[in-house]
Amino acid sequence: MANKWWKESVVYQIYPRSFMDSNGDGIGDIPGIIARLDYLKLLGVDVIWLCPVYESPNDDNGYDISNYQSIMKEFGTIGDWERLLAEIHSRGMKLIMDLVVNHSSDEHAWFAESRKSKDNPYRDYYIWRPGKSGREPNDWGSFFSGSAWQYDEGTDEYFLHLFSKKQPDLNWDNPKLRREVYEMMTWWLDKGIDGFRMDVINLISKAPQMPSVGDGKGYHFGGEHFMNGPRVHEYLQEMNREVLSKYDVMTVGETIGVTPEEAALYVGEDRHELNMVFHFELMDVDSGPRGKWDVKPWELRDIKRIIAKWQTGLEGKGWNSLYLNNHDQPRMLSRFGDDTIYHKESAKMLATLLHTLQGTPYIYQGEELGMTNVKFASIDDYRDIETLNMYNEYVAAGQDVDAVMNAIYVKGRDNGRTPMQWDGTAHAGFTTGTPWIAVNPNYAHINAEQAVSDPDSIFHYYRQLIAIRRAHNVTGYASFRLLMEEDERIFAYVRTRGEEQLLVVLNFFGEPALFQLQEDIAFGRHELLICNYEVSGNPDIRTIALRPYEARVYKLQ
Ligand code: TEU
Ligand code: CA
Repeated sequence: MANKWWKESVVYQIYPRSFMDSNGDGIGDIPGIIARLDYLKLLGVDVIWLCPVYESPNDDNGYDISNYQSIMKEFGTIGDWERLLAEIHSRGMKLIMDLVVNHSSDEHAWFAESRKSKDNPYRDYYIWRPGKSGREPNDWGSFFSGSAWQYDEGTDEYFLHLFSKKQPDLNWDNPKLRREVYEMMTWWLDKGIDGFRMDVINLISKAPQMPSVGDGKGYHFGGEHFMNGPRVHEYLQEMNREVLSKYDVMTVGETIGVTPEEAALYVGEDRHELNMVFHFELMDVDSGPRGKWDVKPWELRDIKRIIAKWQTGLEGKGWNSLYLNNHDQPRMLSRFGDDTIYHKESAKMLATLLHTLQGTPYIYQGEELGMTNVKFASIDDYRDIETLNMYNEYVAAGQDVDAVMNAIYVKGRDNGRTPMQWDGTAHAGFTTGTPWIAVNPNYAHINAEQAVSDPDSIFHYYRQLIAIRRAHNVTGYASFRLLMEEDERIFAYVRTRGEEQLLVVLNFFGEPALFQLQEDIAFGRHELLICNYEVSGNPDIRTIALRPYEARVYKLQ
C-alpha cells in the first residue's frame, strides 16, 4: 500500500468542553487549547482531531449543530479558531475537524424552515412522515432512548431523529442538501484544515420504505434499515469526487456496526470514499445480548480475535484506525487494565498494544496520563444525554437504581468527559471557576504536571512509543500474525515487513504469565525496543516469564 502522511501519523482527540478553560466560566474553550499546544507537541502527536466546536444549543455537547459555519460562543470566536489553526500548523501539526451531517440541531435555520409547511423549500432537507393509526410511522428506537420519531403539530407529521429529538436526521436523498454539505466542507477546507472525522457517517442513507422491525410492542433498533444503507457508497463517492479529492487531507468515518468486509467498501484504496473508519466491535466486547448497558466481563480471547480479524481483514485493501477509548466510551485503563494497583503498568501495556498495530493510533485526551473512570454518587452530577435518558427510562420501568448507577459507572459516556487533569490545584487546574462537570477526585496524583516531571510516567512512555513508531515504519505498514491464539492471559503477535520483524508480547493481567515463542519464527539477533519494566542484560526470548501487565517489544533480525 502506498505511503501517506496520515498512515504515519498519531492522532490526539480533543473534547473541547473538557480540555482547558481559559476564562473561568467552567467550560473548556479554544484559547484554552492554544495555551496547551506545547504540551501536545511535547507528547509528539502529529494530528489533532477537534470534536465539534460549532454553534450549538448543546443538547448533545455540540453534536447538535445549529450553524455549521460559526463557532460556539462558549468556545470563542472564528478569530480564535483561526489562531488555533495557525498555531497548530506553526508547530508542524495538523488539524482535523468533526463533521456531523447525519443530523443537525432542531435549532438550525434549515429545520426552522422545514417544519413551517409541507411545501416549504427546506421541507425535504429532513425526513418527514405521516403517523400510522395515531402513532409513529414505525417502531424504530432512538440511540438515546424512546422513539426515533417526534410529532410536530404545525404540519401534523413526524420527523426522524436517530439520536435526541433535538437532532433531526438530514435527508441525504435530497441533492440540494448534499450540495449544501459539500459547500460547507469546501469552506472549511479552504481555510486550511487537514481533514474530517465524520460522525456516524454510515447512517446517512435510510432504506426508503422504513419498515418496522419489532413485534408490535415498544421500540427497537432499526439498524438493518439505516446502517450501510442502500445509497451510502454512492453519496460518499460523490462527496469524494466533489470535495475531498481536491485536497491532500485525511478522513476517518465513524461507522457503527461495520464488519471488516463492509469497512473495505468504505476504505478500499480503489473505492475513493474514506481513508479509514472507526469500528465498534472492540467496544462491544463487554456488552451482553441486551446491548451496551447489559454489562458483562470481557475475555482476552475475544479481544485478540477481534483485533486479529481487523488486522488481517483489511490487509492489502485499506487502512485501520486504532482506538481504545474516546468521548463516548469509558476510560480504557478502567475498562481493560487495572486503575488501582497496576495503574502505571497496565496503562503502558495498553498503550503498547495501541501503538504496535497496523493502522493510525488515536489517543483520547487524558489517556496519556492514565485518567480513569469516575463514580459520582448522585445522578444529578451526570451531564450526558444518553446516560440521563437511559436512567430515566430504566428507573421509570422499575429497575433497581443501584444497578442502573453501576452500569453508568462501567459504561457511561461521562467517564471520558470529566475535565483534563492538568495539575494538583483546585479543579485540576482545568478552570478557576466551577467546572461544567466535576473533576475526577484522583487529580491530586494523576495529572499532567506530575506526569511531565516524572521520567517513568505513562506520558513519557507514550512519547517513546511514538518515537519508535516513527523510527520503525514497520509498525504502521507491516503484516500481522497472532501468536498463542488460545492463550487466555497473553496477547502476542509478530509484525513483518520485508526483512524487519517486530515481536510484541503483552501480559493482559495482574498475575505472572509464561510466554513461549513458536518454533517457526526465525531470527538471528533480537533487540529490546521498549518495556514497561526494567529488563537487565539481553535474555533469551524464546521463553519469557512476564510480570503483571508486562509489555515488551523486540526487533528481530
Ligand atoms: O456517536 C455515535 C454513537 O451512536 C455512539 O458512539 C453513541 O455515543 C452511543 O454511546 C451508543 O450507545 C456519535 C458521537 O461520537 C457521539 O458523541 C454523538 O452523541 C452521536 O454520534 C450523535 O451525534
Ligand atoms: Ca471557558
